[in-house]
Amino acid sequence: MSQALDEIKIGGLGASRKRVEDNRFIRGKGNYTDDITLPGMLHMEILRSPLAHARIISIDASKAWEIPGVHLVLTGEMMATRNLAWMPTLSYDTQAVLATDKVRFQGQEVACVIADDPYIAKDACEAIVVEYEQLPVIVNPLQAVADGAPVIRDDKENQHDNVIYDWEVGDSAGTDRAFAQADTVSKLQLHYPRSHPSPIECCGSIADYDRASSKLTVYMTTQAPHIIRAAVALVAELPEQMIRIISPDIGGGFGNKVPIYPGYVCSILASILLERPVKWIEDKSGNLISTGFARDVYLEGEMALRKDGKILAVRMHTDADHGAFFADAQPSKFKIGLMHSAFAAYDIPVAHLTARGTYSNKAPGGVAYRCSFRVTEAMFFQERMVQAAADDLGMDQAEFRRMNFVQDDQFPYRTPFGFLTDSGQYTKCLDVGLKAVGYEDFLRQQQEAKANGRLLGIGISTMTEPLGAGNSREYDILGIKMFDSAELKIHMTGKAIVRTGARGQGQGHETTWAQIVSHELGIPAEDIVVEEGDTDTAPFGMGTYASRSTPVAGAAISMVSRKIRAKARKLAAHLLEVSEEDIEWELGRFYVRSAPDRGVTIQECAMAAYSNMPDGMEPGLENTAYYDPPNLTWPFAVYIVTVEVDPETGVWDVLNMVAVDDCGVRINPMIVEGQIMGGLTEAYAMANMQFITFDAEGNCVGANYMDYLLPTSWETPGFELHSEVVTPCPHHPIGAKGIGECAAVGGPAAFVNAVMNAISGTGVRNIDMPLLPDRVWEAIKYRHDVYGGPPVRTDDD
Ligand code: MCN
Ligand code: CUN
Repeated sequence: MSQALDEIKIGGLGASRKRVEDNRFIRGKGNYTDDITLPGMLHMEILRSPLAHARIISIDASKAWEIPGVHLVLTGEMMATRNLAWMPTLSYDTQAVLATDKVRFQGQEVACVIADDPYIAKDACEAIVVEYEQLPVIVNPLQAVADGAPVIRDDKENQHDNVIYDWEVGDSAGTDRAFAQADTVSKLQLHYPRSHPSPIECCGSIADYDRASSKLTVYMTTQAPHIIRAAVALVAELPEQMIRIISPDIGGGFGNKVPIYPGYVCSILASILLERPVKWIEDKSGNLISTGFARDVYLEGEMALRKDGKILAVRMHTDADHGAFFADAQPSKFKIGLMHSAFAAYDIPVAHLTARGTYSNKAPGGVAYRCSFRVTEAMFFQERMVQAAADDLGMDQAEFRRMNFVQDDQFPYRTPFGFLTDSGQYTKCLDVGLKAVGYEDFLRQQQEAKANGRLLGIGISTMTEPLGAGNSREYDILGIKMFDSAELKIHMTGKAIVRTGARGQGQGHETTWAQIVSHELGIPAEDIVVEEGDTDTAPFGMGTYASRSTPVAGAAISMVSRKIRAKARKLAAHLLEVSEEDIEWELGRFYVRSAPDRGVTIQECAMAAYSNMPDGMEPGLENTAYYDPPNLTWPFAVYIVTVEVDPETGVWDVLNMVAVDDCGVRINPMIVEGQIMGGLTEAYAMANMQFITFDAEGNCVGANYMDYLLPTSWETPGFELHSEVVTPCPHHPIGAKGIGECAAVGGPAAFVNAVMNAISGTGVRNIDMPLLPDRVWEAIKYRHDVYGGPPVRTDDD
């Protein structure tokens, strides 16, 4: 009779285990970078440029040096003597650490002061006198390529204009041929605005250089500590074994904590020069104005259609505004991230995408804010385009999607841009969503409401996201291949510690990683601790972003657990005095096939590894696995929103929102639901209220929480989540796909499509996000599209 453990009871796969990390977070016992105080620690503040584009005539820091309590003033000139005025970016560009020649965006780092406390440092920053000569400013790609545009990056030898790259993918000639066959061509043009991840915790670091041991320890807010270690080793030319990067608890990352910021570099240099720990913690405006902007792309495209509704081809062009430095963290092969994942869920024979990146006088943009490298923009355009095409054909939008979806039996499916999607049940997800929202009923209500002058709308959005970069053949950042790792140590009493190269920022890794080990070995989850973020102890990994942790590090945890099980099996054979071939496994226990009552638990095997191993066997029970995924994982989702728009004011309210997510096998269903709700909340914020932009002078408008709104539970609508569609990932050891970003990726188009559907018949094809009431009102009143890109008008205009 089976004596296997009950997997849910021990907290294995599928258990909605409460998040163990919340125990310290909700008690205020988290250990964030700013919570750390080291003996003799000094504080650093940054002086930022008030202007968006200006030549630096002079910097006079003499008054700052005179202020009591000031230990060091760093300027670009001083950085330059150490070859640190510029640093490489993650996209093969360079970025100013402290400006020497020019400032290129408002908020750019100009100087740093290190003092006894942050207040002295801040005052001293204000005592630095910088003389600027203003230059013409560029805030969008149109201005960037206009005749006579000032060259922003005149520091670069061969840069004579503001173009960073021209890139293309797909089949241009084949797409032209398909368009020639089309009955109808549907077009769409839009701007996906700049947005900011805005985690509650800002960025910061504490650099601690110990001259006696030559060891540099840096506590910092990073989602990818090993990448930082490598970068410090290469840029500062310090020996890698002497660098220890510790990423303590992170108060939200959302992509904001992937890039390498000048503040990190300055705190490190200051600590080396002063031989004391130096802490830098960004303030909110500093964070909003200078770090981690996302999106800011102009998308246009067209769809070739047959009159029965079949999509024949897609043509797409993207203009991406990268700001003053091309600092995207993304696989180096793809200039515009994974924008070419667009339309992956639809069976489209041929497609072509061109992309151009340009510089502007804005902070570096292009961070993947809760999205796998531009997938958010890709899916937004896809679903807006699909709705526009269905409308142009006079077809029902659900039916149009259904007839063009990749079918279940077409997997693995090669998209026209070259991806191989792994699995999915797209039609089933759509059907579940339509049923849940009461589609037919709603369409009837909508007609009735219209007769009474009320505007109801329904928006559908779907998304499939390539999650889990690598494989290492195609994916690298600065030449470092993308794979990940896990190390598992089983102690003699059967308890364990697992470490990975990922670094959670609130996703619940401490909870879910233990569940994977539990599933593989039958050790109760509560007996396993999870540790991440310390490069001296964690195995090498590429960090957490692009929802790659479950697809890659999570897979490595399965694989290392299986290595441990293989060794435990030998120990079990020894303990049971039978040959290994006669041993069977059930959750938590090995037993003799012919005598199932005779068995040993995994814990007994662990004890034997330290006290009773067979002759010749290496003692101990621990191992490491590196996992290079064969493919990305491809979750799928359908989001459906119903709204009512007030034609008098342009205000719109969400009536209902239904989400059907298929992320394969769910490790912890409760955590998955939390991830989806968080992503939908951010999607709603993007679509409805979040607005951070630039005026014609390059002033960042909305760089504070009075203007850039974070949705609270008051504004956020309720969401109805559905989990009944599960397509296990065919190549992941436990069938899981990533989920961390899906709802933020696919959500925005559902809200916008719903509002557009409500005002259909006005001839308006597009209103740019955020759909603020005045924009919606303007569209209804004047029956024209509303453009939202910069420059925006300000009160002085
Ligand atoms: N999970 C699961 N079953 C699955 C897939 C995932 O139980 N089939 C669990 C995982 O074990 C993990 C969580 O869900 O606990 C998210 O997993 P995954 O999809 O692998 O994503 P990552 O862990 O790599 O997280 C990164 C992703 C990104 S890129 C952003 S941005 C984002 C997001 O996660 N930032 C977040 N969610 C966030 N949530 C919080 N609270 N804070 C952030 O900064
Ligand atoms: Cu895509 S933002 Mo997350 O990758 O850290």
